[in-house]
Amino acid sequence: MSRLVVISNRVAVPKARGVAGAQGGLAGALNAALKDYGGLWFGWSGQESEDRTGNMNLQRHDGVTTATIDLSTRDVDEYYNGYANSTLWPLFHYRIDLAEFENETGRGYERVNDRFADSVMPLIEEDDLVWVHDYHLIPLGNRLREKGAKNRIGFFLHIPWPPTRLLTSLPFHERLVETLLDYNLIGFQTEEWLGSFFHYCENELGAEVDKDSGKITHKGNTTVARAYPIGIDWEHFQAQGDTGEARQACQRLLASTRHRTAMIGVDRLDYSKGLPERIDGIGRFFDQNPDRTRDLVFIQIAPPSREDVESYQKIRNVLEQKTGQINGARSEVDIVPIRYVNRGYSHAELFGFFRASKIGLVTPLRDGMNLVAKEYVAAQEPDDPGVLILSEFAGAAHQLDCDGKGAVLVNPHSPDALARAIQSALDMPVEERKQRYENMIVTIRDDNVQAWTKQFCGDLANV
Ligand code: ADQ
Repeated sequence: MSRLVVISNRVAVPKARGVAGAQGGLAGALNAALKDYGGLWFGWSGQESEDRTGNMNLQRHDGVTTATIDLSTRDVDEYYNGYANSTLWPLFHYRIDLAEFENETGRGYERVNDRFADSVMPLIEEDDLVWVHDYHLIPLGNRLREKGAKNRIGFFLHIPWPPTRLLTSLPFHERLVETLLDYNLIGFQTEEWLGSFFHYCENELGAEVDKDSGKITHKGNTTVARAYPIGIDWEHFQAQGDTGEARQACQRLLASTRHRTAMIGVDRLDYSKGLPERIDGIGRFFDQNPDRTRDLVFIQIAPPSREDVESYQKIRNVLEQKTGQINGARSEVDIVPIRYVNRGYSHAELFGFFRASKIGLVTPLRDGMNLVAKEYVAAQEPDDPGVLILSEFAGAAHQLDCDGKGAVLVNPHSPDALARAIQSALDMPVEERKQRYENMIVTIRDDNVQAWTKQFCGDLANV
């Protein structure tokens, strides 16, 4: 079997792996992927220095070598906070209103991709499979090819691919997308994002697209694009449920909510996750059912992320305000309807909180997949499971709707729709909850992160 070289913006180096909430979905998934294959994981250390040092930090742990480099303050500003998180992230999540289009940050993005290629190139061996991840590193495969890499190189996009009409608002969009075609295999989370990519290639690049095989031919070069829905690390997550930490977390939440139904949301603090809209929906539910503040409590866990980006500071203020308004209007001496917790927890604790919550609220405005939705269901008690309320705009909705008998799908923009979904979850009989759980759990268990890695790497070796 070829060695696997994974390249992503951030690397979960061993000593930071246990930090609760520090990893998003991507880092956790790649950790699991490399566990099976062994190999090398290259990326940014997360450290910045005034001038880049060029030093590489190598560590070996459990058969995986991590190799990290530092970035300069300017690199971080332009590449990470700038082009990746203030241009591509909002645009790819349909938030053109928040996207900034600055040529300077675009140049910084290309410069750092060049630098990644220079640094990782000497570490790549002839037979290695190279797997590049996410929107930070779209041009990396092209840069590796320019430096002579002959390896099979694949790319996986963890976030949505936007509709063509949105993407064309990005200056130099063709230049960016054409670099993607230098990969041998391009993976998306869902058929929907894949379809948007095909549409762009056909209509903007004039490429020839064979949708059945996924083959895209452009300027004499052929590549393949397919959907590979990512899953959770099922076994690891289940094992978390057996720990004392998970049981204690579950007991803690049950004890503090007593006769009230707990409803939970767990998200990075990000405008794509639909948090203010969710609070509006809960506010609407309490407006319509004022008596129910006595029997429903909402717990939102949201550790801050990307705090150097202005739109992320704003979302935090908006959320605090909205939560404060509802709590101010509806609290009693012994009752607070919304608990808003601004920190991360370990996966074991999250398992316990999910288990203690009879409703899971996962309502992003757009999301590539959303692993919290799958974790919530995976943590349920099979004989008395809770109900997952899921945004129809999360990639996970494609797998978890299970023909209308899985998650309760909702339009996250509509407070009335959210209020109705909460009502139906509260009223749902146990037999129906069990049926929905059983439908969802099959794909959550079987289409796990190991299956995802195997499928992608197998295809990459064979395309
Ligand atoms: P994210 O946007 O980070 O991932 P998600 O898929 O939900 O979103 O993954 C979040 C992960 O972080 C989950 O494993 C969750 O348990 C953990 N997490 C979230 N809040 C936490 C908290 N308060 N404390 C501790 N842990 C917390 C990106 C894309 C997604 C895609 C993933 C994987 O945006 O659409 O599903 O990558 O491809």
